[in-house]
Amino acid sequence: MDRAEKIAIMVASGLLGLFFLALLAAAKLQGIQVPPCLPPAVRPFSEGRIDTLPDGRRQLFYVARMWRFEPEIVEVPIGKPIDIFLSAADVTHGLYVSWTNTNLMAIPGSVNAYTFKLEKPGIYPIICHEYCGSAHQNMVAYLIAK
Ligand SMILES: [Cu+2]
Repeated sequence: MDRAEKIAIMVASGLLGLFFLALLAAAKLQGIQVPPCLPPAVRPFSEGRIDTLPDGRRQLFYVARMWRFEPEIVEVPIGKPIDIFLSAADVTHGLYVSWTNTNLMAIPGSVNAYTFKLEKPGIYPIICHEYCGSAHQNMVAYLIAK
């Protein structure tokens, strides 16, 4: 191996280590944590459903499939936590709640989860943000915040 190649590999390895340490330092300084594991009770599911806990908190179990979300229209209370659990029945989809930072991937055989609140009344379209086939643009569901 040429001496210049060895130097290039050493410099690249050093920079890689430096970038990795910078990433760890930035995560530590900003308090970024790895998302917690899902509770063991949440298993992959194939039917969408809505649960309301005794304190009014909504748990929405969405299934994305070609080319719709189940459930399609859900009323949610303003200012209360909404737990979304998301799975996919066929291929990879995405779930984005418009005008929020709620953005999840729907992956067959797994469950992704996110908790958020809607603070303003209105109709929030949920769209698929991952191209999933010829009718991808028809994947729309709605959250109605009241
Ligand atoms: Cu799609």
